[in-house]
Amino acid sequence: MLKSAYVEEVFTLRAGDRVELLGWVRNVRQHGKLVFLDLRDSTGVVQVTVKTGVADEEAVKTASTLGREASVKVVGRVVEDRRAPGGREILCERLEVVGRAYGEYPIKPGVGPRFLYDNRHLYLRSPKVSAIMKIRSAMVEAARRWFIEHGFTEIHCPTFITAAVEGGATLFEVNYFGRKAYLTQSVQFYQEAAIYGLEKVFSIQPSFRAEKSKTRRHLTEFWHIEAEMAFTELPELLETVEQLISYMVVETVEKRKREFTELGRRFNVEVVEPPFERIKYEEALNILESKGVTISWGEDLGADEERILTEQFDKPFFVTHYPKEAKAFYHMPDPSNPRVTLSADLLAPKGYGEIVGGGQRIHDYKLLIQRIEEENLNPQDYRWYLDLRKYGTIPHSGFGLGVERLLQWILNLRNIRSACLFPRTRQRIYP
Ligand code: NSS
Repeated sequence: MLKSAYVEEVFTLRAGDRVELLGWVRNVRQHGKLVFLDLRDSTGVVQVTVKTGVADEEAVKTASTLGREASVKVVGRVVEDRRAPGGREILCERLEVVGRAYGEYPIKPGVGPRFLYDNRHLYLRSPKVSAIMKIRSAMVEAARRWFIEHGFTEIHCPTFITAAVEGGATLFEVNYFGRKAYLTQSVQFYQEAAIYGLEKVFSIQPSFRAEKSKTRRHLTEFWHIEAEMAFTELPELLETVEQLISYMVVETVEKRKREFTELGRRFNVEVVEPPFERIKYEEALNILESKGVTISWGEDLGADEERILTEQFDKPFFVTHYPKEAKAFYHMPDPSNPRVTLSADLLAPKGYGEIVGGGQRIHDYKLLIQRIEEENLNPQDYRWYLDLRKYGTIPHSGFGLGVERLLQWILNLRNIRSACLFPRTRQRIYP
């Protein structure tokens, strides 16, 4: 049952051309002996008119009994009709039911967001979700292309791990044949091992965080684009991140114009034109203070602080040199001021907040042990990670980018859930 045409082609074919379409019925309207079907496939919606004389009696009868979301095969001719959406419709000659719809379709106008997430397996048929997923696909594809063109090797890392990357508070524990294991928060440590053979690596895979708080931008499972580079210090890392983000966003907006329009979204690509401003943590605190927000030196920026800070910017910007206390143990202390680290977050403007986190790693063996102990962690748990510093250590840096965060920002989605096929949050693991 191969498709001979997609709905979008109807609008480029010549009037009079005959097509065979396969898709789902979004809506049925009957006017006497005339039945109108809205036929949907992955590329759009077209009106199909079924009437006696062109189709047989049986087809008209079948059409009038179709339930919403029944799947059908339609053979007919393309006709111009100014009254039809898009100026074209299909005059049906043959109608075949592929799969009936039993009972009333649960997704109806007026149902609330919670219901739509409970029925996400059906709501995925909506053109709105399809548009978001197409944009997401284009975004990830652009990232992969950028990395490959810049000499990175794609690697695939394990998900089961034995020690925390980003602190114990958000670890998901799993019973691994009687041993305690965790789901990874980031593949960073495996990437750090891989650069000794490959120098520049990237991964696109899920990360897991047992996020306790309910927010509009935290998932418990998210897709993480991460990269690690040998012989790289903080300034080169920031250039890499801004080039990548800029490329991903521009490519996506260009390639998925139609979907942006369908969603009623516009994104001005000048916003992601490099370079992005770099400010130090210290300056971020000063800006916050001028807005009446005081946080004590050493604390990380929370969601509220990020919102207020990013409202002062029109383009994404880096906050660098976070204090040791605010960051995981592996961050390289700044040699000129060891209270701070060579770390950086990229924050999206206008109230949005963090989309990338990364920085330069400690490559000195003794210093790394010292930092592990200062954080009251057990060096035994990080034995293989420490080994990397024992044999030909090198300065290196890397970052992680949340796919859903970037999508949420460029599409201005109220909740990060909308960026996922089946979101996973503290409250939701079904469907
Ligand atoms: O914790 S991060 O800031 N950094 C890391 O995990 C590093 N180990 C990455 C690296 O250097 N290889 O997370 C990175 C990004 C962050 O900026 C967000 O965009 C995203 O990962 N992130 C999340 N997205 C959605 N939901 C949750 N809970 C989440 N946590 C992080």
